[in-house]
Amino acid sequence: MNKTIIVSNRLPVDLKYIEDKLIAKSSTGGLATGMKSVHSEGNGIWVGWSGMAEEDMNENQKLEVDRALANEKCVQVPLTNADIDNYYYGFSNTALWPLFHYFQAYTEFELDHWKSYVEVNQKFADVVLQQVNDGDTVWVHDYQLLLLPQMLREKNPTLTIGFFLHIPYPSYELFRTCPWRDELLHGMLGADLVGFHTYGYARHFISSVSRVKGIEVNFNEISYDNRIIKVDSFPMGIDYDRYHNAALEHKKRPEESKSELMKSIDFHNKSNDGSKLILSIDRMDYTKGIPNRVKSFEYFLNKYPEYKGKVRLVMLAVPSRENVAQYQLLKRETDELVGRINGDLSTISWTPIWYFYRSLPFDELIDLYVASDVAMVTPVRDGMNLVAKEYIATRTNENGVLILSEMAGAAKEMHEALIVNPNNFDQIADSIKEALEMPAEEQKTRLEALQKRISRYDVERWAGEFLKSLKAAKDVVPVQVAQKLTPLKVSEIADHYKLATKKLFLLDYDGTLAGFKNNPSDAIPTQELYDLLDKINEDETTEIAIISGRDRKTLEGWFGHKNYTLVTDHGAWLRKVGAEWGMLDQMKSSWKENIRPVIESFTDSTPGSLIEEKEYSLAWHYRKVDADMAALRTMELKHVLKSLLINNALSVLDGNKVLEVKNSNVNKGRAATRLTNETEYDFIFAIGDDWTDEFMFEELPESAYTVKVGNVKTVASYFINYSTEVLDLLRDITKVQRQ
Ligand code: ADQ
Repeated sequence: MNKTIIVSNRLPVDLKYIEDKLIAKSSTGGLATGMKSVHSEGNGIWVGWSGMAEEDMNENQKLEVDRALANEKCVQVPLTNADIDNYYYGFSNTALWPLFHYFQAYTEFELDHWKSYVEVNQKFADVVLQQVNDGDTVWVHDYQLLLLPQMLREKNPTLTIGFFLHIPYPSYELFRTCPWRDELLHGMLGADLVGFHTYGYARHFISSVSRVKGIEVNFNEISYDNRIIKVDSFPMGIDYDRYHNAALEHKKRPEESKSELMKSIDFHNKSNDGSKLILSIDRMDYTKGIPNRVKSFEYFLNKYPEYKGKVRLVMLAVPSRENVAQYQLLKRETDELVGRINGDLSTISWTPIWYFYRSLPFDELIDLYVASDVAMVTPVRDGMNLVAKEYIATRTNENGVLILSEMAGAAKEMHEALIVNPNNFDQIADSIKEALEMPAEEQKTRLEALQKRISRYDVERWAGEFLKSLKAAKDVVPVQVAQKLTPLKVSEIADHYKLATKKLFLLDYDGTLAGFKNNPSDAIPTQELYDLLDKINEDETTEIAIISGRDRKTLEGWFGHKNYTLVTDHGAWLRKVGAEWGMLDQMKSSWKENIRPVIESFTDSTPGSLIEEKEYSLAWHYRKVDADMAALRTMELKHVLKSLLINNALSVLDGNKVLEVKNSNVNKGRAATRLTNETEYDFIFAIGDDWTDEFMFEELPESAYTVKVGNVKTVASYFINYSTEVLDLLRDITKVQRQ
């Protein structure tokens, strides 16, 4: 039976010596909980770092660690202190973490860190590959392992690989600054499914892929390396029942078993009638907006002084990445800020901020959640933020208000919270006031809606949905995936060509026989092309047909003097060898008068675009237009055109950086059929790069060789990567020597 392997930087276990025996205790973090059923099913395992550096263990201890981990179905990736410094604290946390959270000024790109990142990803790959069997599923987690999916795919293509990013995915403008952006995307695209917390992050990823790699993306499917990769959003949930039930238990707890923290809170509540607690919990991280939160609380107290002495901010920060300089600075800044505000505002009976810099056991965390009237979750950037969801889960008394930053992924699904911009102190101050004064009925209504959603989309459901989509992504057999044209296949085609007695080449022009130029009129045929085609044409049993979207005048100018069949205007006109031009269908062109001004207005307002007028069509070229602007403008133009074309027998062709309006009943497929119906060929070879060539591929008989230029979705049987390979390919088939 196939198994599932989970891979994350850290294993979900804490190693502890109990009476001289090393014990691995499974930790209860969100991810570990979500993965529980996946991990415990069948022979599933978890691969990651144990938390202990290799140098710090002797051989015996290593074995002991392996054994303790094996009991928890975990396998360690041995890492040295240097690995941890360079891969984890280095590239992961001083390059990727700040970059992906829009902290560009904190981002350091160090070559040594990068090299270590590649090496450590390879170490992870080596361990995983030792554990897998063909057909297994591997689920890779987070930004420390962006290269892993591809490393696994290269060694074992039978694996089903999922990747989930727990942090935001930044806009292309940020991502492009990374010197290793190509490698990172290549790494992630080794997966069958790439998941993010929100649709926004998925959109940013798709935009990076299409702009950095220049490859085709079709809604949420990416065609890459002859595979389809799915991209989707899966908002992570929490173990709702665990938090909810713990909160219910909390109420039953007798006085003597209460924690010191809880006793202090009770004391505060008793001694200040009507006073309220505001909660803040995070890892000490600059993305969490801790200094801003403290400052906005001070701002609130000064804006609404009637709350002085009545409201307290309980702020809990868990020590995190203390080796990284920015984290040390943040700690110092927070300490000083809290010290100053408490110094400025405290009275004998009231301290505005209670500040704890430590990790708390689960029970005490619950104490805090339960005791707080308001939770302030105001990160400046956060992939999801689980604290917001945990707070909601512990509200068992139908009261409590959540103030949530719009910069947290959680804000996308927790609309009933008070949503704030974490940099807008005025808005936050007003939201704190609104939260403190919110009528009980309104609190209840908002909470109920939030609880309903969060309890339904809990962490188990999240893991289930991801794995379901992963399975579906792998099961999707694309309608037909074109195969790369190998030298072996080419020689097979050449053999067929040699034996055949009636042969036809259907050759698209732009992007196939000629590369693209910024201005279409510059893409004139080269002498090399003329020589080759003439040479092929010398064979009397071979017919060459140039089948293009270009107009009659242009193609006649270029090839009119040759003995080739010419098909122009996407199949509107046909000139057989030695015959006159004829129209495949009767067409009108009067519509151009109405459509031209519309396209012209787009040309005027879109720098870099130009309009090409053909006899029976109008083309709007946008090859030189900035990619973002082009995406927007083509969408608008398509929309406008479609509304105008309803009553005309016209359609809009979405070509390679060109939108073209033409008569609907014309396409290259009809023209190709006409040619192949008239003569019985025993060898047909068609090649093209454009969307319009798909009609031709589709209509040709199955025995035809159809080749797409570019590795994108196609109905052709084969593909080659670049138009620069086309002439050599024709030479290889026809055995015509280079002149
Ligand atoms: P984190 O940045 O760690 O996670 P978050 O999602 O808020 O952020 O999770 C923090 C967890 O730590 C919560 O479960 C919380 O209860 C716990 N915690 C916080 N303070 C604590 C304390 N003092 N003592 C004990 N426990 C404490 C990353 C991303 C997030 C994303 C998660 C999951 O940065 O955006 O939501 O992964 O994908």
